[in-house]
Amino acid sequence: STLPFIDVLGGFYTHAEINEYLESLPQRYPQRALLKQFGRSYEGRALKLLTINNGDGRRKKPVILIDATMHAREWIAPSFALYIIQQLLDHNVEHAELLKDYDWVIMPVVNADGYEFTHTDSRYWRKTRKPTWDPENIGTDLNRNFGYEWGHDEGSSADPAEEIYRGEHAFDQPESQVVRDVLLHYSDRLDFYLSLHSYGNYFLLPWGHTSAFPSNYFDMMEVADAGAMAIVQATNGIYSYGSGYHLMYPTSGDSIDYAVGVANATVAITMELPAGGFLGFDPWVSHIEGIVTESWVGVRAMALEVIRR
Ligand code: ING
Ligand code: ZN
Repeated sequence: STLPFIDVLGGFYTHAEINEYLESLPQRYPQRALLKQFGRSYEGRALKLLTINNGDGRRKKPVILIDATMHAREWIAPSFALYIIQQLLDHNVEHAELLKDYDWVIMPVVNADGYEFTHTDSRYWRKTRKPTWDPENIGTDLNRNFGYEWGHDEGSSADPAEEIYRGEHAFDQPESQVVRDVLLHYSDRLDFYLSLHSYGNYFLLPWGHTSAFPSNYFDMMEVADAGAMAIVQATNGIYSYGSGYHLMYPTSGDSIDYAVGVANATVAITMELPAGGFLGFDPWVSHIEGIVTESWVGVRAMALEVIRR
């Protein structure tokens, strides 16, 4: 039989192609890869996550949790998530320290309906595809729909016409419910939560909803610093890092605030991958390799900083 394979560096892939590939991985790596599903998207797509371990049989190690594609148009994010999966599975000897005392949990496509819509209809769609109370406007920003300080101040919008529409209630989107349930499932051992977005070359830390800082903010800054230093040494790529509120703009109901505020994450970072293409969200296929190899240098360095501290 021929198992499906994804050439991450050679193109972009649909949700169905990615899921078919993910489903093949437990057969290919029976001791080390496990596929889980915590729910479905509004339109019924299965939302899959892969857990990766080193096969030593030790259960319930601390977790490094990575999600991607909360925003549909940010196509480099699922590509990078797949690249990380392939690195950890194929180069597990080289990356032994990353897996020795840690389980990795990776969810490549959160906003499956929106992502599909960017392939079929509208390349720059950001939100979900669930209708709102306003018949004129479809879709909610998943990264404003999480239930920690949801709707706080000016960090999101109550207007369904806006790209940062927060929804009618926290977690009124099945996709944010799934991420919530995954975060809570691992909340007793969540050492590092990384949410992949694009674009802008930032490591954004909590909080988004207030100008104040979490109590271990400077530990998180050391992790971001390790990532930024590793990248500048490798490629001269420049990443800025700091709290989302200060570095970008106020955000309420985002996933890193929820991860730290509710799900006990020790370190939570939104990684804004590099821009590319026409509008920043659509890098050329020829640029995928450069972006994902550079980004992997950064994520590896951040993971090692978490693991060694
Ligand atoms: N940017 C993020 C957004 O959701 C962000 C920025 C995330 C800021 C988390 C602060 C906290 O708006 C993109 N590109 O989606
Ligand atoms: Zn985004």
